[in-house]
Amino acid sequence: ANLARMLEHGKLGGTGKMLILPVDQGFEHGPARSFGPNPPAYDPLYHFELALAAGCNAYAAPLGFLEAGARDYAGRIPLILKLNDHDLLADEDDPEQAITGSVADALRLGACAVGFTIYPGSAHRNAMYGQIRAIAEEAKSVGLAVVIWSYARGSALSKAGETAIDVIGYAAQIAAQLGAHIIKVKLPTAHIEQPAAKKVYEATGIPIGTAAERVRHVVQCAFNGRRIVIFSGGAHAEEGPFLDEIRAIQAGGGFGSIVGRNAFQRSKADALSLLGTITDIYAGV
Ligand code: FBP
Repeated sequence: ANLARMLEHGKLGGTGKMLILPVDQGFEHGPARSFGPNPPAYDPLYHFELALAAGCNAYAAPLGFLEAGARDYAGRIPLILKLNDHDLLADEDDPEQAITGSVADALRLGACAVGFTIYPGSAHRNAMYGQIRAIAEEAKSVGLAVVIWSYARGSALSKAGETAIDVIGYAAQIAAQLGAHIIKVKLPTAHIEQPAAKKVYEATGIPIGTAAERVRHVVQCAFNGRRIVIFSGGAHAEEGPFLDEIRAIQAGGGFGSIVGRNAFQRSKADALSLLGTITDIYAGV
């Protein structure tokens, strides 16, 4: 029912597509880098209002931001409580996330889902897989949906490997196997990181030449479309190239986007215009 609440809410409600506003960047990247480009975004209530006005399916944030507005907004827009976070103050080659919230917090705040980041490729990945296994079991036992941010990074991967098609497909599969209802990954490139996988891609001719083909393959890797795969927005980008990515996600059968910086780092008017165009693309308007 909570998954359905998210799928049925907002301008894309009932289409099977999703647009989510995630605002954990204050923790993940720092407040000035995140909110400096559009100072009203320092205010947590700004993001609830933005997600509502844009007709997003859901709003995702860490504990503090949700506590600041859940009392007034939980009944008005589906909420996703991020249960772990990472900061850049002591960045390391093998990142890990701190647990920053609980399933009980998600229930108290009226959230529909819990969110959790894993870093396939990090030396700490197995600890994160174990944490989400326990959290997902508890969340599902009380009817909350599970959203996994599956971000490949760590000393086992090259920089290009973080968005390589084989690695993103693998990250989507790991999240699906960990029991995610919704999986968030980065848009993949045509780079192939693992030599063993490269041989298979070349021998079998899996089409990965265009962005849309790569999206289709990532969806295939997440149980052939039986799990919801959405793609992250990334750093603030020019509108034209950014919308080309959205069109590729739509053409490749992706389920939608989770767009943070490209929304709240623009003025509210510009963000609403851009998010409106994104929903039109996903709605097939
Ligand atoms: P953006 O649209 O701003 O990229 O947000 C999506 C997101 O997953 C956030 O939830 C998270 O803070 C951020 O990306 C992580 O970005 P990075 O890969 O730069 O650490």
